[in-house]
Amino acid sequence: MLDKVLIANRGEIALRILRACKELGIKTVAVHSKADRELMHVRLADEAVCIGPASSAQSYLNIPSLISAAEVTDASAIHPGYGFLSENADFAEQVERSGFTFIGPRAETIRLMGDKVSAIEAMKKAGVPTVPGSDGPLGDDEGELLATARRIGYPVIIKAAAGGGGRGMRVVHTEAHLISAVTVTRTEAHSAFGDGTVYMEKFLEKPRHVEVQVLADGQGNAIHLYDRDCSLQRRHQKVLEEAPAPGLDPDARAKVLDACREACVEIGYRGAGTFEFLYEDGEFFFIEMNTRVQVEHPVTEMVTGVDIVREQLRIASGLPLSIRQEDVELNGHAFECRINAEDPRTFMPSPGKVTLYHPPGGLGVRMDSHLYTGYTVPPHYDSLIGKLITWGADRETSLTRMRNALDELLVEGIKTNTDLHKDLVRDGYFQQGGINIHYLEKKLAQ
Ligand code: MV4
Repeated sequence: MLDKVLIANRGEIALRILRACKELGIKTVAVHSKADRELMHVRLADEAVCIGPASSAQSYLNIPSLISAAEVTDASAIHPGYGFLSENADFAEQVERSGFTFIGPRAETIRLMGDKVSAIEAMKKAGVPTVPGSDGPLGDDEGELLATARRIGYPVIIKAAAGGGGRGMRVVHTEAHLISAVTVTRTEAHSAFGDGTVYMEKFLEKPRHVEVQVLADGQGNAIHLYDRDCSLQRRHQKVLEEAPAPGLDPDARAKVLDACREACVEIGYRGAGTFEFLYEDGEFFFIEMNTRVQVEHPVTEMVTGVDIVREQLRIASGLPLSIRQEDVELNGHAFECRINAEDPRTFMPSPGKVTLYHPPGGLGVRMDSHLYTGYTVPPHYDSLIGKLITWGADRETSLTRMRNALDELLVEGIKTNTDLHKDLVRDGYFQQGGINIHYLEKKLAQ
């Protein structure tokens, strides 16, 4: 087992990783910016190192600073969490070259998935269903572009290969707008990502966002941990997630879960990963793969009993997966509400001092948060202050627990989106299950 892990992140996920390390008897190093001295996991870690000023660019994104911190503390491995450097192939490479273990996939795999064109190509080859599209990067020939779009059928979407998560995309409804859309998306992609490569897909109008959690040990063993529905989002920020995804076509689902597991074996995947799909009219279409632990991983943990961060640490230690696919049993239903420090009307971040924090409790209630009464939420980072997760034997029980847990949650001194969640868990369409990716923004517009 790894001896000492440096946690290259902050907030609730840093605390989540610290807890998993402590359970496994792994020593911990917290790294923090000057604005983050008071973080809960910094107090709990065996050692703490200040890695730079408040700005992320000079601290949590500062590769030399992180590697120096690993050197001075004699850490054996670095866990990147999510966001920050978690999907930066150069970081993974430099960590490994400096003699540390990167807790995640090989740099080569991160690079493959970071380029959406190569990710889609790899998945298609491995038998994962993809969106009908250009099957590769778009060229400059206008006649060819028009022919490709005509073959796919309008509407189409132009996406940046280096984009993802909603950045660098443009929908085209008619032939008259195609060429300019390709040109503009290419130019934007070039300036935003330094890579003007773009590709084309059929634009799906009312899909759901369904994703599949996988774990692979890089020794030929891979499992899936079923699916999550993350359709409830605003401006590409997920708000409320659940596992399993409700009401999927059973045959299509069984096939896609198996295809994800197989694909992991085929590409020699290592670590935790997520296959993102659009799901429409009973069909799955792969769009992207995330090569990190995700914010919403707890809902999967609640319905499978598998500790995903623990598995990441075991895999990085060179151990094989601790469970076989046959041993993974889906049990009950889980929801996760992302609690943000934000203005409920404007959605602007609302940092400040927490004058009272009272987390909910009871059977089937889990609060993953670094908050405590007296903690000051700094203005420099994202506004996630906690994740409220509930489990129940069925969807209705889990949702009832969420309603009650939200009523118990007290966060005073700062503004939060708790009232939005209280509204969502009482929304008739949400209660039915299966709303599409546009539902929340349409609801908020009313
Ligand atoms: C799409 C799509 C419709 N058709 N691709 C947005 C985020 C990025 N991961 C991919 N995205 C989309 N790709 C095709 N071919 C619609 C979206 C999309 C979306 C996807 C998932 C969750 C929320 C979304 C909100 C708007 C658009």
